[in-house]
Amino acid sequence: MKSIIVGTAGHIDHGKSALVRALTGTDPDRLKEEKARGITIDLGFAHTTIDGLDVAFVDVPGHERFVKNMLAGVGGIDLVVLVVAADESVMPQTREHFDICRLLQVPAGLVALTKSDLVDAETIELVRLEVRELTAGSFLDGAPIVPVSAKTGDGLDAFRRALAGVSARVSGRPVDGVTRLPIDRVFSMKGFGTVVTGTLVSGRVRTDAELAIAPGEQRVKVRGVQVHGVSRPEAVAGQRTAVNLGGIEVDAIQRGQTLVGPGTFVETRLADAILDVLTGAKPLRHGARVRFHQGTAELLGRVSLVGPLDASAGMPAVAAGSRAFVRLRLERPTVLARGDRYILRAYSPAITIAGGVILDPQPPRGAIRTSAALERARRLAFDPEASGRVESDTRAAAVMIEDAGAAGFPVSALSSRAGLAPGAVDACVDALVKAGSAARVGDVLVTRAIFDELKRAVVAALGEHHRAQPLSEGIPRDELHDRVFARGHADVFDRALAALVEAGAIVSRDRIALATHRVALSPEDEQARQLIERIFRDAGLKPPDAGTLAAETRATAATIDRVLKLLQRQKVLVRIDTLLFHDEALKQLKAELTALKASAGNAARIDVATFKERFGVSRKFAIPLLEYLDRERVTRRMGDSRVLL
Ligand SMILES: Nc1nc2c(ncn2[C@@H]2O[C@H](COP(=O)(O)OP(=O)(O)OP(=O)(O)O)[C@@H](O)[C@H]2O)c(=O)[nH]1
Ligand SMILES: [Mg+2]
Repeated sequence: MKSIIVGTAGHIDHGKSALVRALTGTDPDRLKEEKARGITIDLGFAHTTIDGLDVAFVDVPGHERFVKNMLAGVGGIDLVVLVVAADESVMPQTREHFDICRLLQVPAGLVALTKSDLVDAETIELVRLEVRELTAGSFLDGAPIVPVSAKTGDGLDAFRRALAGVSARVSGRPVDGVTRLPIDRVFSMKGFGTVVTGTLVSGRVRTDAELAIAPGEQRVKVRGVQVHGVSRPEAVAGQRTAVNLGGIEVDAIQRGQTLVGPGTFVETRLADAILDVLTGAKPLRHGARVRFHQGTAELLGRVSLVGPLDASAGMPAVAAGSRAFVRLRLERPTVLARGDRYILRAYSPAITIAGGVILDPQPPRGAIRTSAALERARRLAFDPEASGRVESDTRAAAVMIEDAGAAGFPVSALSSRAGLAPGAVDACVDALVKAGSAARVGDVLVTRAIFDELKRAVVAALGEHHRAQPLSEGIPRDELHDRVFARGHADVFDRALAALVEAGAIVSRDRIALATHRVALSPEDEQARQLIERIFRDAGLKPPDAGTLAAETRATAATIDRVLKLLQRQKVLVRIDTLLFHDEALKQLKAELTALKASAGNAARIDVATFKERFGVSRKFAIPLLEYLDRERVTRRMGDSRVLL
């Protein structure tokens, strides 16, 4: 069965709740105080079936003091019933609620002229004209306007037909999107515990699922799901949903938080957006403090204008009836997605002044009063020429990948930040790669330019290093990373090196070097190298100390030092504690011990004295060598002697 969520809207006392009750048999005013005062204070809910259509009503208060509650209700609706009492016609909250619906881009709706029993036919026609005037050019232009009386029941059937007609044109919500349920009520139910309700705006909520309450990322477990008071294995996008949660107390959740898939949203206090200021409002100043409403959340924040400052124009502001790119700075975190509609109300008095759509829920910090920032915002905007959301979002993703720079843009952020449905992510990545705007490296995207520049930087750094230190084989990988890509993503760096190796431009062993690089020794250094190597080779297990080396080579300390380092990098010499041994001497030592073991069998043991005698070395060399052999697992120390392994 197709289900649809219908919100009411309209001035106080115009008969919204009475109409919902007449249509569903349920009084949406559930609070004691509401019944006592005869007004709606908070959201009310009721449902019915009309023409095989599952209709859930969200009834809102008309009182100007409770517009914030109204805003928490209209966020997820598919269709609005604008309620206008025939005996009062259009009133202030008729306009304000209608403005809110327009700014939120509620997709469809119709008008109920209530209390038709109180007026004559002529008055009905007058009110109809006033409604037409109000809605001209809006989403309600041409929508059905149906006179009804909740008291006599007149017009209710015609209203149901009109509602079914409008509903038929409303398309469903993204069931396969990420799970997102803005919470509008939290309560505790005896025998169940914590229950939250809301309109599931995308995705699914399944019994036993692990979800999270955001902001805060508190993990919760779904114990049960109800849709219209009936238990279901799961609820899907577009349904009014009640969720019984395990692992959390009622006090830990508030209206305005959102039930989400764990890790699918990143909390934010910053968003770039398009802003439309209402025609009747005062100009919205740069830096103005406002009330930001999105989903069921209300947050305080400030609005900054994006774009270069026009010095002659005085204090920048967005004029009534105009549009601008803005950065919203919220005082507390919330979860937002690209494409979310929002409302701004003045801080005081709290009246609706503007609204718009989120373009980037996690923009980079930095200057926004520049032409570059304005250009960036333009590229993020939803392009009316684009063939659809995916194309627009892909263009926005390209901007966000540029923002990310060397750090890389996680593929997962294509959903959480760029607003793509999970099913569209692969197509988006393909499009970006094909267009040459991005390179994919594992789970991150970087711009082609960063990747190419990184390769150039690696080659340049190596060239410079080889010129400065011709004796060095190259730069260790970590050092090269820190030098050319310090804040860059390690995977991107590895991929760039791999690409350069593949292209034959560099070699990557212990150190990274240009493929053309050969360690170049000056004739003196080369002479010293040959001599020093021979001295160590001849010395075997009794290597020379510094004094002997200096005397025998007659080279300067600096030359000896350079050559010793080179020989160690080349693994010709091996350092053991403070001593250096020729690699061949150590290899031969190991080979002899292996031979000894072969001849002596399992009983093969050696102690320090035997070792000294057998290899003709003093204790000074014997101890470090034996410990080296232990580390190399050629021997194992047992008491005073060693077992040959
Ligand atoms: N005669 C007549 N009275 C009606 C009709 N519909 C509602 N009323 C009366 O109008 C008053 C207000 O009705 P509600 O349905 O509470 O109005 P509301 O729009 O829900 O008011 P708020 O939620 O406070 O904004 C009540 O006393 C109703 O009995 C109608 O069709 N005919
Ligand atoms: Mg009411």
